[in-house]
Amino acid sequence: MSKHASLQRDILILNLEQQLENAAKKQFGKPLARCTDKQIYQVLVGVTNDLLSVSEPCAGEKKVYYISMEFLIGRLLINNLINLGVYEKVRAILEKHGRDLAEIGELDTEPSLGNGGLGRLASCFMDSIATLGLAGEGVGLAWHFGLFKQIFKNREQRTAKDVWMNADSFLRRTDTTFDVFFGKKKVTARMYDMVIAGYDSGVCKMRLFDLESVDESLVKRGITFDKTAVKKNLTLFLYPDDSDEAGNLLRIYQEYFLSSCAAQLIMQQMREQQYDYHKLPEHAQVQINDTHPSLVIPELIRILVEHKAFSIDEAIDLVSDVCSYTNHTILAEALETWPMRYIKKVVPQLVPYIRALDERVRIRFDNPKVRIIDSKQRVHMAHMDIHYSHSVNGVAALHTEILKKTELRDFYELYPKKFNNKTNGITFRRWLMLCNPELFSYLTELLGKGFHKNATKLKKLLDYENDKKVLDRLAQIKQHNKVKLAEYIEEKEGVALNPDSVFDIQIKRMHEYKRQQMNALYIIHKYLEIRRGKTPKRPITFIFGAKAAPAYVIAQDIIHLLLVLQEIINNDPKVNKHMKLVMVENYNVSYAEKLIPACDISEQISLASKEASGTGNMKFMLNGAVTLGTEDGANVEIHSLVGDENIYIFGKRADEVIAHYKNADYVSRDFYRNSKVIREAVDFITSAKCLKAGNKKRLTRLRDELLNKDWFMTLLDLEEYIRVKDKAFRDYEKRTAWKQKMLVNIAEAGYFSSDRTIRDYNRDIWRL
Ligand code: 26Q
Repeated sequence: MSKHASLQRDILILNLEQQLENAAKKQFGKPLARCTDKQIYQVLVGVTNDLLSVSEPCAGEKKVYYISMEFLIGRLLINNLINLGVYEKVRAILEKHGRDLAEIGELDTEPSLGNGGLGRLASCFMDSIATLGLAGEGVGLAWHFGLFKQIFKNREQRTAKDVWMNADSFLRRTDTTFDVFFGKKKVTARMYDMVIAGYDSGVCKMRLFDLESVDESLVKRGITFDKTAVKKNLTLFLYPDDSDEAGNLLRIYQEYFLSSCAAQLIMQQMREQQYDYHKLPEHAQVQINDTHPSLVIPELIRILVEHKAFSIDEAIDLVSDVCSYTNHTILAEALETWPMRYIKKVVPQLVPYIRALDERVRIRFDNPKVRIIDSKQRVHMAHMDIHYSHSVNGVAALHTEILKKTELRDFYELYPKKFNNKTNGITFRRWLMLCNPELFSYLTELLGKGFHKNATKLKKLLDYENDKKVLDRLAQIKQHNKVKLAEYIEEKEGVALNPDSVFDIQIKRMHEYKRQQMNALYIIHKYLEIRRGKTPKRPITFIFGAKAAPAYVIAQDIIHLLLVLQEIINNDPKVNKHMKLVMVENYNVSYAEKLIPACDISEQISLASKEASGTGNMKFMLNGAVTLGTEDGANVEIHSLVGDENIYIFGKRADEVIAHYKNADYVSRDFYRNSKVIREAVDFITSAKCLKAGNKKRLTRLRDELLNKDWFMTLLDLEEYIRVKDKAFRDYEKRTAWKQKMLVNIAEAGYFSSDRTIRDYNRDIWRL
């Protein structure tokens, strides 16, 4: 930030109380003391916006553009106040008037701009880019109704539009517009800015593009709308149902719209700075967040050739030095390949460029598996990214190794130097300071402020491993957070929880590979044990939160099973003293901020090799939960940091799982036949009890799936999962040892700061 800007900011902060009073007077014609909470909220948004506007993002000769379909940004007001360094001051001012800043923060609506890990990662990166003072911008779309809002009815997931854009949102309309052409069809894109405050200093801008001609009234019942009315619908919903051709075409429209806006933004900034286009890579670095924005590659090439008179070979070389690609998944169904026919229909102007890129690959390499356009005329987005980027990265050590050895092996052999790992990270501002202020201030009291900017200094906590006072205080903070969560859940979900029980939490998108169904089978097992009189030492609370893609039937079925189990267990007087289950509605970032600090056992139980990294695992660890997990994604790195004593690992390893797929020798029914425990749990899904509370079609389909397919090998790991989970519950009773596990997890979490991740991206890829 410039000296001038920072001085302006300091002056504003110095007179903060006066600023707030003036704003209240101006907006509502009365002093702060007489404003309602909602009015105070609006005053705070205004003053925060003023503070943000005097801060200019870091200018630099070279800038990174982080292009992403999603930014799962979370509520902004409190986060901005913390990062701007005025939280305490504002809290004290409001306290004088008998108001609670935390309560006012609850009035903030969460922007609905993302769906899961990839989007949340992008937002943590914005925070770190701002904090580290790097020149960078996020580029995305301004989704009107975001993903969807989840509602439970008749123990099933229903979907509604998530209306979040209101007058108080931090979106700022700009005067920048771009024309985007789909063949001859023209639409106009308008840029909106969302300014993200870094901790203690800089800011980072997100550029969110919207369709000028968008028409919200197109949405009829729930989240249904005319998918062919592209001029009206393009920025309505993130990931609309793509089970038909219109849905697929709409995805490509959205992807090109994003890519074209990003390319035009980069070219506009090059022009404004009067930079030489031949030096594009010295001024612009593009990080492609999974394949969704991949069309930016042919689009940039097209612009250089058609508007800047470059030869195609020159343009290709330049763009390859600009772009880098991050892979977030090895699931085949998530790897985007589009029929050439669709691309031709949506963006015919890119077809010759994609063909030119493919031709060069064909000339250089014989291997048909590395082609961009395959024999069935399908375009492989990831292949285009790998050939025409200067860096390809995975998001955790194991994931990157799997990419190199299996999924992308042919490419690794061609370009060994391009491949690199960047283990994911999380911002400690949101995932410690904001969500767990008690723990944050205790750690500060104990360790000093060093870890605020250098997370690895959390390691100093290890000095207190045998200090009873410290261990007790950590446990006390956990207990406090559990009480708070129980109150919140009682109010929101109408389920009363016992804060003295163990809190076991699994929160993430609903997906078979993440194996919420395995957790459900454990819960059934426990339920049956308790019914038979085998009660646990301490009651257990199982908490879930997850949205399922509307077209993903089995994921809906798993949600249904969990809601049915919730009904049965919580209403069974013989059982509910010993265990409870709650699936919270509409799990989102704001909910995560309440759940994570209250967790004892963090469920990270994906089938090994399938979870690229996971980032929830890191958030739980930082907040003193102990991981129960497979050797998958970043769990592997957590394991090696905390050691065997401080994590619960189970299940087949990635290489064994990969061998099962290769040999096609996993037969779930054999596991069912050979184990009474498994049989009993699986059969309960369609027992009279479940059928009474649930939908026969869904429950039967789910049980059949487990018996006849079980693609993600739930039954393979179930028995070991039960054994290890039971051990974790027993160990929880050795209270001192458990508190030590909490302490070690917190102490070792520093490595997972997204500041570290961003420094690594910058050092190895962007070189800003
Ligand atoms: C693909 C084709 C068509 C429609 C949608 C998609 C699609 C949409 C979203 C494919 C993938 C996603 C999202 C992926 C995602 O969130 N991946 C997660 O990324 C995190 C950050 O790296 C990792 O920690 C998680 O392990 C990974 O699952």
